[in-house]
Formats: sequence, structure tokens, C-alpha cells
Amino acid sequence: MRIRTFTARSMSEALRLVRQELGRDAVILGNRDVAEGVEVTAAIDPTDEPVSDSFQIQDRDLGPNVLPLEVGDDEDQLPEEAERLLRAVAFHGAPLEVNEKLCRRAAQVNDPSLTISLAAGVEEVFRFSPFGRPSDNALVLVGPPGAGKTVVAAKYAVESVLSGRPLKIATTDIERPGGEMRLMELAEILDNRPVRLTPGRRLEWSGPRIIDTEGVNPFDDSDIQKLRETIEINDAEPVLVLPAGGDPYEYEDIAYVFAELGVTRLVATRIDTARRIGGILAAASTGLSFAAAGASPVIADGLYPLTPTALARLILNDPDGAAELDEDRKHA
Ligand SMILES: Nc1nc2c(ncn2[C@@H]2O[C@H](COP(=O)(O)OP(=O)(O)O)[C@@H](O)[C@H]2O)c(=O)[nH]1
Ligand SMILES: [Mg+2]
Repeated sequence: MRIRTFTARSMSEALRLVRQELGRDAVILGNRDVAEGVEVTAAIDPTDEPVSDSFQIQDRDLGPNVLPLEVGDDEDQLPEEAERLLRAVAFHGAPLEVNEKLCRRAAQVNDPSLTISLAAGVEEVFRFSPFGRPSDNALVLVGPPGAGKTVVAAKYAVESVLSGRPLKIATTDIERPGGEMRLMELAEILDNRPVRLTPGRRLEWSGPRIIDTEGVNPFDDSDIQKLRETIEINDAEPVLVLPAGGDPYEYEDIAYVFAELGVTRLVATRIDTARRIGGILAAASTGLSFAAAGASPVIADGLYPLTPTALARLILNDPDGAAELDEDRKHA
């Protein structure tokens, strides 16, 4: 497979270039707006091109705008494992640059276990910064409505009790009917009643604390400004919560908005209900670290530390991938 990107002033001009350079069989993989106009990425099967004899992703003979993602063997067929890797990675729909980096590193490692090869790629492309035991810093969970923030707050609160460092819980989601219900139910069990924080109020607590917030529209300035006040007044670390399964480009935009608010870590939720995790890969690829993952609506199931191996398994779409998060958890 040969992948190239073409930049032109208009879409029709870009498509003309694709056809001229790659012929009629080229497949358009995607396009995006750039300063010069539009950038189109297309792929072609290089049936008449010389091919290499190993599972290597190569740079040779590639011009400046060509993504070096060329894999082949002497039969003009991809080795089975390389084919599986490329297909598995592409399936999730993450941005092309992310897929290319993942595959290139995995190909360099070329371990008999694809999980190990890909874990090396994952380690190179993504950052991991697990929650660990609660510290004295305040966390504020932020994200779009329905992302799983309240469930994450509840799971983390339960884990903090188990680790012997209970958290003080607060919520700013006090106007929407039902917004704090789940936390209140949990409070009964933990005997730890969440503080209802009105906008502009600081949570007066010096130990570990977590603040759940109302869902915001990431593209609404006043929503973001309100969130900024909550973060600043509490000297808190904002942590983005995003459910797996969302659109990669949308999630990339969302990640940039929240990074402006000081977000550096991400919790990926609903890993259990999504088949494609390109959205959270795209969000993380902007520079956010994975802090944890949620793979169940059940609070007692807790959060999972997302390791490179666990993420590699999920990307490979291992049917046991989500279940094996448990294994990583045991070893964490
Ligand atoms: N299957 C599944 N459901 C989840 C997960 N996390 C949250 N949910 C569900 O997603 C919905 C929204 O979660 P909630 O925490 O209220 O989202 P919030 O609006 O961001 O606070 C609820 O129905 C949760 O039970 C998860 O990891 N897996
Ligand atoms: Mg909520």
C-alpha cells in the first residue's frame, strides 16, 4: 500500500492531482482543510512497484509529501502479521499520522507477538500518567455531557476509600435535575456526602478532593469560562473525560479546547461499548496522557490503569481486550 497526500487550492484540483499521480484505482482516505486550501490523502496498491522482502515500513523513494507507509514482501502480498496490524490500526479511524507512527514503530520491533510490537508503537505515540493513589491535589473532571464524569468521580471515590485515602467529593452539577443523584446515592453508601458547589465557590478542604462538573459544550465560550473559574478557584488539575466511540476529528478539536484550560490528562470511558477507539486515540495524540479507563457503568468495577499493552490489545481488537484490562489491573 502506498499512501500520499496532495495539497491544492480546491478539492477538485486535489482530486485531479490524485488521479494524475496515482491513477483511477486510488482510494481517497481522507481530506482536511489546510492554510493552502485542502489536503487529500489517497492510497494505491503498488502492483507494479518493486517490493521489499520483509515486514518493514520503509522510507525509500518517497517525496516530501508522501507518507512512508509502504509494506510488502516478494509475493506482492503483505505478510500476514503486517496485514493484520495495518488493518487493525486503520479500523479505529484515528488520524493518519497516528496510524503511521504506530505501525512504523511496531514494524521496527517486529516481535512474534503483535501485541508487543504494537505496544512499542503505542508507547512511542501516547503518554500514560495513571491516577495512582489520591494526592492532596484537587482534580476537576471536565468534558461534554454524558461523557461519564460522574461515574468516574464515583469510581475514583470508591477506590480512594479502598486505598485508605478517602477523597472529599464535590459537584458543580447542581442545577440540572438528577445531575448529582448518582453521587448522592454513593454518598449514602460511603457515608461521604458530596459538597454542592455553586459557581465561583471554592471547596474548602486540604486533603485529596475531586470535583465533578456539569457537562459543557466545548465550543461555547461561556461554558468554558465557567469551567475555568471552577478550576482556578480550586487550584485544581482539570482532567478530561471522553467516552470511546466518538469521532476522531471532533475529539481532536475537543482535546485542543480542553488543553487550553490546562488539561493534560484524559480518562477514556465506555471502552466496553465501543468497537472503534480512534476518537480517544486522536484526543490523546494531541499530547494528553491517559490517566485511566472506564469499561463498565457499574461503580464497583472501578477504573483501569490504561497501559501500553492494554491499549495495544484494544487496538488489535482482541475480543478479550476489554476483559484483559482486568489482567493489567491485577498487575498494576
Ligand atoms: N457501558 C458503560 N457505561 C458508562 C461508562 N461510564 C459511564 N457510563 C454510563 O454513561 C452514562 C453517562 O454517565 P455519567 O457519569 O452520568 O456522565 P456525565 O454526564 O459525564 O456525568 C450513564 O448512563 C453511565 O452509567 C462505562 O465505562 N461503560
Ligand atoms: Mg454528571
